[in-house]
Amino acid sequence: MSSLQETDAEVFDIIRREKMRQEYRLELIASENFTSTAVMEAQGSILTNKYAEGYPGRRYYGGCVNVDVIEELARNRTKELFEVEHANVQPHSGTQANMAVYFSVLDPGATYMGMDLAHGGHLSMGHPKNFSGKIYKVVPYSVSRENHRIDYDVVRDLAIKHRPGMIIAGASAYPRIIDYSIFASIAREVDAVLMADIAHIAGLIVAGLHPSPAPYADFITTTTHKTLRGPRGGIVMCKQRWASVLDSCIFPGMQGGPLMHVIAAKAVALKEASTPDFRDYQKRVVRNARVLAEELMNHGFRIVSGGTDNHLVLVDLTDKGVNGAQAQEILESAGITVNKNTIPFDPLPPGKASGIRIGTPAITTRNMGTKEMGLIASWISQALANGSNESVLTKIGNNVREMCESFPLYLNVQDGV
Ligand code: DSN
Repeated sequence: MSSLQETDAEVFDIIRREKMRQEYRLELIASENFTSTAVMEAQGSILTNKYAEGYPGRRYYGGCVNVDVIEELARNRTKELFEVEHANVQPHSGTQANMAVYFSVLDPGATYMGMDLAHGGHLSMGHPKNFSGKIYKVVPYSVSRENHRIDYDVVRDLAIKHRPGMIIAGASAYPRIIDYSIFASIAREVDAVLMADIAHIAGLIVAGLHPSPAPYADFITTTTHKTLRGPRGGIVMCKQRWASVLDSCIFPGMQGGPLMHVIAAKAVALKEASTPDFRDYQKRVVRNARVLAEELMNHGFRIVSGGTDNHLVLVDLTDKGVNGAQAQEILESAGITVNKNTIPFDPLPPGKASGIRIGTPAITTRNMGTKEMGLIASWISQALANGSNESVLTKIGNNVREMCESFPLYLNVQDGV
């Protein structure tokens, strides 16, 4: 019996149920992934016991001899992998990584530009209830009505008009390539700092499947748990001239003790991301997304921007008789997990939304390929056309389970882990 099971059978059982959910359902949330057991082992390690406020060699506690080495390793691996001058691996999340940059660059009340939330931006890029929209003035830029791609001329015009202190290039629901060189030339023109939020596409960048912002951006933020396939957390990278201001904005500016067990797991994930296997995995992620988009279009779905260049597909449901929230629920009943998502120029509020966002990172980790993408597209189509037909949804759920059984995930991992 595991010690967790012995100490707290209730929590043990919930984790076991979640393990079965992950094992036997199709995980299509574009921002999720399945980490390796090595990452989980580091994250679940005794490093959780150690306080280490400060940075390697400059801690406020004794006994940091080993965690100093871990953090240095994680920083160096980040610098090598992303070819950046400085890295801070302490942010607890992507939003805190972004906050650290805002605090480094902007005074309260200052103006920055970020992608409109309704067009693919993120909560931390100016939502009125988030710190990013409360403390600062946000000038959102949107995608073009014609092709749903960033209109760089509009970005330039807005930048010239509003003279922001910072411009953010990044998104959480944008299926196309982002051109950092154009963002950099706009930022230069108005003397703004350029920040790239690569949370969704970090793995693709490492694999050379999306251009890197490293030559252009003053700051780069990322999460470590999406395409990068590490533990849940954040990282900020920057040019050397920003290093000390960034570090002091994170500690003591906005965080206390770093999560050393998570930093160890980040180091492990970064090592994994430097391998040829990881590059091959990212190629399959992108190929699967492209095929899934094509197959969905063959089933009559309209895909925002007409396809995808990356790991995600944004499906427009406006002519399907269901909104995004309803589609999410129907698919959930059929064993398929997605999230409702606004589409550009959406007439519905985010709680309902007119679309769903679908990603291939997690299902590709369990080795599903183009054949499975065809089946998944047909199940999504059948489920949404039969949203109130329980027997159809149950049948699809059984098919999903059968497919998942052919691509085992964590069945060999001890329960409770
Ligand atoms: N919540 C994440 C996503 O789903 O894109 C972004 O942080």
